[in-house]
Amino acid sequence: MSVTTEPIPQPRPRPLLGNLPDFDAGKGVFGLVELAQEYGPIYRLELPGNDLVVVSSQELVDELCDEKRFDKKVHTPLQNVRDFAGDGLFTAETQEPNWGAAHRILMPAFGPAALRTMFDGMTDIAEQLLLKWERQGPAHRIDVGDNTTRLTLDTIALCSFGYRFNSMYSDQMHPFVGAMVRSLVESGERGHRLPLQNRLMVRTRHQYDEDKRLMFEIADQLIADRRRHPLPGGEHDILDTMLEATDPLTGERLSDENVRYQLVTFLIAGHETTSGLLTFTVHELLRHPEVLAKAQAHVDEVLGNRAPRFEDLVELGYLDRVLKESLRLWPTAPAFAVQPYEDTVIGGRYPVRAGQTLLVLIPQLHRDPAVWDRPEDYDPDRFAFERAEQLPPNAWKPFGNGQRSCIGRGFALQEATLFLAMLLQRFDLTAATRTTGSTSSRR
Ligand code: MNH
Repeated sequence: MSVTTEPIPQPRPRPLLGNLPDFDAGKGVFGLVELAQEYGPIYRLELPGNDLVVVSSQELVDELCDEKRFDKKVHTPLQNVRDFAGDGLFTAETQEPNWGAAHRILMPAFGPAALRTMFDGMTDIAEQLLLKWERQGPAHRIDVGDNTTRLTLDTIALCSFGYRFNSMYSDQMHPFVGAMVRSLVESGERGHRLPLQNRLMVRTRHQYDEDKRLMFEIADQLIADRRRHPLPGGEHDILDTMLEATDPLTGERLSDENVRYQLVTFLIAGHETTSGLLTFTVHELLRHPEVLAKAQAHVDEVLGNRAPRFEDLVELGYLDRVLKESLRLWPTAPAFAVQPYEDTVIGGRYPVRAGQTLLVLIPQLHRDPAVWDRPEDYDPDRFAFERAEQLPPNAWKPFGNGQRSCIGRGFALQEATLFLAMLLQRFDLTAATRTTGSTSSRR
């Protein structure tokens, strides 16, 4: 059998610079979305040290989700994050023994039984934030992004390794946060600089080394503290699992260095993704009063005036649809990369080499007009059971694909559902204008 192939569409590359002039790095993922609007569901971009194929239709993405042919690619931005997240789950190669070991040890630690035990910790932190808002009163304006980042950071730290950042009690974020955010920004910018530029930026490099050292020191301290002081009452959290559990396949434990990388990874992964989800959700609820009213009535019906219990979460189906629709329009981890195991042809006509970076551009995938009716409309009922059932496979991928998909998916959705329920139960929301406040207590 022979296949007729054709080249992947590409903006005309310039000598030495390739497609650098075509891509506005300052716009981040939106720059890639603009190019997709111009060049279609598959295009190639040659950036310095980074040859990318950007894919964004459901049909092509469905093909790339075949794990027999494609594996996760730790592409340039992830390689830069790897500098401080090491061989933690997110930045490890699938073939590295430490990925397999940590995957087998940690999957149950984020599974349904474990999530039940984390419910009280999640409620504890949500309660802190909502009490603070109640005390601040209706005239107080709330920066939703800042507040939900404190919420999600405190929640992942408390629920997975018993540490309280106590972000609600101070204006300044914990020093770990500053170090992590600066390192993430710097690791992103490194990817857009030439190697010589990177070497010349001495101050930046010094700050980066200092930030890395601080993150490692805090993580190592947490590990040492736990060794010396186990949790009271025989309690057991994810940190204990990482320190004690043996890989069912090899019988080996994770090294202290690897546990450190997992801690840093959870804080990175658990911080802006879930808070972004909550922030976009509040934004959409404020723009769609009918959805807000429906969500609030739903919460009132399920919870009334009593505090939520773990068993209530599955009853909060409308909130689940709201969150899914937010992740459709605003996927807060907006891209993931795969690579073919062998040279192959995709879409029946585009040849790609083994190892080639194939970037799935999620915001564009989630607006594929072949799948989504009026793609730009915010409509949670798309995820009502009967309608969701009609969706083709791999049309909605905010958590990535297959064995390398998000290990924190259940954690993030439980945390977001719980917080949203408590928020709607207790507050009426209004968008801040120049003069008015943004919440008012319902009791
Ligand atoms: Mn999360 C992988 C999105 C919350 C921990 N996460 C991924 C991937 C996406 C993703 C996409 C796949 C990346 C890739 O293929 O390169 N994650 C999200 C979103 C949210 C989220 C949209 C919230 C909403 N993630 C969380 C939370 C944690 C977490 C909370 C905390 C534990 N995520 C991970 C880890 C991985 C991952 C760890 C890597 C898993 C692996 O490859 O084994």
